[in-house]
Amino acid sequence: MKDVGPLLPGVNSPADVKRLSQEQLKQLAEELRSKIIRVCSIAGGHLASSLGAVELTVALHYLYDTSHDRIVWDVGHQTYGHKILTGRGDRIETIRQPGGLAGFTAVSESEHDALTVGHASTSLAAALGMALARDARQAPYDVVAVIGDGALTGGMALAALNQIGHLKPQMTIVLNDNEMSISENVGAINHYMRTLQVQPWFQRAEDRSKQALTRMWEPLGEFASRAKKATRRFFDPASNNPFHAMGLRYVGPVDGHDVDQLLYYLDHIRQLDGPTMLHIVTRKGKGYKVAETDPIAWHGASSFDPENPIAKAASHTWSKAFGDAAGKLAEADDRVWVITPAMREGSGLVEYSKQHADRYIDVGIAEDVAVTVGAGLALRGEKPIVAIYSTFLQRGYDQVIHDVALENLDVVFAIDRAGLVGGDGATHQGIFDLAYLRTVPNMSVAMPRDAEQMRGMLKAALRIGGPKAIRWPRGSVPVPEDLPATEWREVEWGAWEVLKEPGSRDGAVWVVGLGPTVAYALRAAEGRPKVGVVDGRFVKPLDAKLLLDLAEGASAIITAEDHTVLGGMGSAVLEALSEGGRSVPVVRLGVHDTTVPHGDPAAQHEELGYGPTAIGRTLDELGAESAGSGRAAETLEVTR
Ligand code: HTL
Repeated sequence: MKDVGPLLPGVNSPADVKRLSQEQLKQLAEELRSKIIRVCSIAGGHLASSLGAVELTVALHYLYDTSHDRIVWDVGHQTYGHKILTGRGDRIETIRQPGGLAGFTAVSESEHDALTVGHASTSLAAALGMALARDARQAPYDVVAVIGDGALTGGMALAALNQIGHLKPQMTIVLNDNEMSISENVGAINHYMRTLQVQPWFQRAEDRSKQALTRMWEPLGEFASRAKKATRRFFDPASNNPFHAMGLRYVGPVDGHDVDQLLYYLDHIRQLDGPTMLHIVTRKGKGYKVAETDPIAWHGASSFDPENPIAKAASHTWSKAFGDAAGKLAEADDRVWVITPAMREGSGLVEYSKQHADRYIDVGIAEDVAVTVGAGLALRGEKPIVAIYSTFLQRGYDQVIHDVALENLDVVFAIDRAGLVGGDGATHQGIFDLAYLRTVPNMSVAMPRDAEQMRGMLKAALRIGGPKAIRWPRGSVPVPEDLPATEWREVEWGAWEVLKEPGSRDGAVWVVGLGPTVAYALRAAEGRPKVGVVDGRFVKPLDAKLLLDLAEGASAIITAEDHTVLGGMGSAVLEALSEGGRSVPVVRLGVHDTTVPHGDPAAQHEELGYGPTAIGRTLDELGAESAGSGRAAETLEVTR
């Protein structure tokens, strides 16, 4: 496949884009498209969203200068073209790879990135803040927010619009509407936007906008007065347009793959006072047939052969095991529901959503709503499971405490992507949930080490009731036997499990693992008679009785978790030992109060000190060597 055309090698900055003619911009967009396809084919990435945004990217960089103007991309996953045009073309092949470019925009990566981002719906509030700062200092820069129709379903985006329409700073909001979130977009505003494209006035407006284009680049004064009328007449058509009603000027819908139209509207909108929303219609995956046909499969692509592209679907994942389990639980009990905030595919719920459509809800990118819908269902006797990623549950924390926990409601939180997540990096790491959930009254927190335990925990959680969080990592897991939920064995709630007994409990070193670190601990303990291994699968309630028994006579305890050590399982162990009056050296392995960038999780576990080799090293240091004698525990720094 041809990837580098005649223009792209000479374009290394927005200044280079500005030197091109309008015709060349169209070619540049096509060249960007080829480059993005090739880059994603090597190691995967957010292909479809980036392809859909290339014309917009080119138009924005032609008009604005991002060394001072601020373009705030929502989520930041559609910015491969932006990165290439802002001096990162030579490193774009490293995107999402260890040590490479981030998969989203990051302030620390480039002066051209306005915001460090990865979670959705933040662009409008951030852009509002920037516009207010600009106006307070009378600084001469423009602010543009680019938000997808999916991200617009988030409460944060809607609340920010409410403020923007109230304060009315000069800014452009590009609503990039491709009708898709990761899966089909949902919600009433989404329905409204679909009606915009079929109303007769839209056809008329499109014709008129084409006529207007023939008079492009007319003197600005003329345009401004005509634009006001035009905007009122054609582009603010319905008095019930919700954006208009919120105090924004609304222009559109406009073809977001037509560079001429984009330049025309963007350039003129920036001369108008106050906030204007330019609604552009794009196609996710545009220009790459397979991605256009199946934008869901090509949203986050794995590596592929560009000549014979086949989207790889991961099988035997934790997510799939959960989806299957949820289906079986819903079969066994018609009060079981599953709620997802826009993550049907990622949470393994495609089958469930078909088989139990009446007890499946996608609330959009609105984690807070997902949690409180769960609370409402529970208050009326239903059994909701909120299926959510660890990182995104951060968005629903108040709702967990205020709406679910205070009244001890029967809501199960099925938390996916707990731990380090790989290519998505710092914004998506699931390393805080133990800490933020453990502190919530009535809440339980558990982590299975295999899919059978996951089933047993889900079943027990639904039967026992109350707020129960069960977390699992990203990645693969062996499939358990295909049995109906009635035949699953429940996991005893709150009970840890000793998986390896030391030769003698007297003087033993115990390693307490959690989820993936259980297998690491077992590997590290092989051939070490002094070492015992425990699955610390309940972080709350913690198995204090067993812990205190093991601590009696132990020479040290190591805790290993794929989570921050601040407030995590190791902290819970220290608290329980202290409360039980046991004094034993504890070494906490995990993430030590730092952000973790994108990378290969297994390698990062080792680098951060809780992979199998790293646990082995700590055991050596504690004198629990497989042969010979080591240093005494007292000589070690015990609370790393
Ligand atoms: N919830 C939150 C708060 N943030 C993110 N990023 C997600 C979930 C997961 N997510 C994405 S991209 C995406 C979601 C839901 C769809 C965004 O749809 P939009 O853009 O219409 O805004 P499009 O993909 O180009 O259609 C990522 O984590 C990358």
